[in-house]
Amino acid sequence: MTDFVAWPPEFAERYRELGYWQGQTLGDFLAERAAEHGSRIAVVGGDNRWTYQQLDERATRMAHGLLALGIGKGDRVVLQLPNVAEFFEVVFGLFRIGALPVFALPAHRHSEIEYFCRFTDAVAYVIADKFGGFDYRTLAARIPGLRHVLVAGDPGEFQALDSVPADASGPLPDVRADEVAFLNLSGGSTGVPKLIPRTHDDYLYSVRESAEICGLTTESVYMATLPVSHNFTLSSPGVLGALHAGSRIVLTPAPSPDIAFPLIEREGVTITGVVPPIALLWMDSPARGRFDLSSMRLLQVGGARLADEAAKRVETELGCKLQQVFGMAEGLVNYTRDDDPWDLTTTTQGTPISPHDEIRLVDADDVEVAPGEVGQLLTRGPYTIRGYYRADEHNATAFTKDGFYRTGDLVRLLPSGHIIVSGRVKDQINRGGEKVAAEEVENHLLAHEGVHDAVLVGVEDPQLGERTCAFVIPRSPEPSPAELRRFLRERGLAAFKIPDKIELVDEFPYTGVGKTSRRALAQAIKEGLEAR
Ligand code: AMP
Ligand code: DBH
Repeated sequence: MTDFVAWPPEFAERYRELGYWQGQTLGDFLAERAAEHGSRIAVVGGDNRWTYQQLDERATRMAHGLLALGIGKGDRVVLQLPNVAEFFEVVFGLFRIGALPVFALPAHRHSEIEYFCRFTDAVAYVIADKFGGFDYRTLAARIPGLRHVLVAGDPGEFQALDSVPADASGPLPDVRADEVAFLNLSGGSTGVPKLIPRTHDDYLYSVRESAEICGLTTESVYMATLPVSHNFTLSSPGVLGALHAGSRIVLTPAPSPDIAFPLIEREGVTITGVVPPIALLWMDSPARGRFDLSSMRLLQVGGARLADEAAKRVETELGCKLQQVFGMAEGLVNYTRDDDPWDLTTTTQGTPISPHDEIRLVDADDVEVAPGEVGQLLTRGPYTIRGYYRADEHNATAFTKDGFYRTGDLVRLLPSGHIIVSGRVKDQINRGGEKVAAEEVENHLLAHEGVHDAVLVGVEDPQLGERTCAFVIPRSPEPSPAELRRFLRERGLAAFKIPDKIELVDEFPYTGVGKTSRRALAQAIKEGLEAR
């Protein structure tokens, strides 16, 4: 089994010659930023206000502390921190010793975390004590095989983050920029989530370019509104882009207007990135009138398709410019630009970061579609992975022979090069930016003894774009939808993956079209529902 699939040497050489891959590690990146912006505030989170210098020192201390605990180069560490300042000292501490953070989301529960820990042979798990009404220590107690559980806050039976040894002597391991820096998560479309290995070189290239495209400067205040470990919030331009530019990062524990708006006012936030449902929530919120949001320059919206009608409301209702962002943790990120005309900003998902992002639009037979036609988006480039972590079999189909990533997105290209996302071919439901792999949820449902068969489909929803509906053929004794929902929660599935609706049926509706595959079946059900 291959852990990491590298770029072919001729591509790596080209990206270096172009100056895209600069040979800098993320650990050195922070040190360089701290040397330049030392006394500026880098991170504001809760009661913490750390300067670049303080963050740099904390990261170094953490690096030595982690080493002293026996965590070393190449080790995997599952990280599940909410938007707290400690995220940064741990992540950069890990980068500095060449250990790989595995970026879990706060919403993940036992099913996902146990899998990440097992699949990556993680040596440690880093959590906050409690967040959003959930005690992560109860989750940690159920994960076997971990050498360390480190807790930001009250450690309970585990070890407090701030108790890791503070001795900062001795050398740190040698970390190379072409090595993998961390493992990101993919929404995925199969039974288990996929892990995405990103190198220091490739990630920093996308971060520097993103900071430039989004106009970040030392005057910018970037608010992390979505979870900070999400690829959008990390790198598009995200918190890393903010650090690159010497900007200030503000962490909001929740995106709701009652929490985010006062922070925008207090900290003078100039830019943030949200998913479409949050953009709608903010525009529709009566709280908008009660807070001064006039510092906001740019609202980035991505993660799921923003309806054109909603896009057109952003500027007038929130008093800032809109930027659409179409990205993926696997790599390719597209942005609408500051000088794009209004109609392109409000109806397209932008253009790729790099002139060396290669884009192909193909039909089901991998044949290039005619210009202007909708096709499946394939991409290859200086920051798009060539393979998932430990996934030889899946990689054989998720990538073409010549290394293009099959995004599973259906898109159209305008003559200007702007991309319009019009659908997808992957077995995934995009629930307002939260990706749900149909097969993963179906497998959990099938584990219930009262379930004969199950299919998860996405149905249109005005707020979320789409929500999930499970069609279940029961066997006796027949479980109720409430019982099935409880069953999924008890199996430790993240809340956003629990079906919004569960319908018990005798047979799958609308199977007339000859079900050649589960996906054909799901598609038939969906079309039947839409026709109804
Ligand atoms: P992931 O691979 O889990 O990081 O999710 C990336 C996927 O999110 C993309 O392949 C798209 O399907 C979807 N996505 C992200 N941004 C947008 C957007 N602006 N419009 C439509 N879909 C998006
Ligand atoms: O949805 C995504 O994964 C996403 C959206 C916007 C992303 O990874 C990104 C920007 O970098």
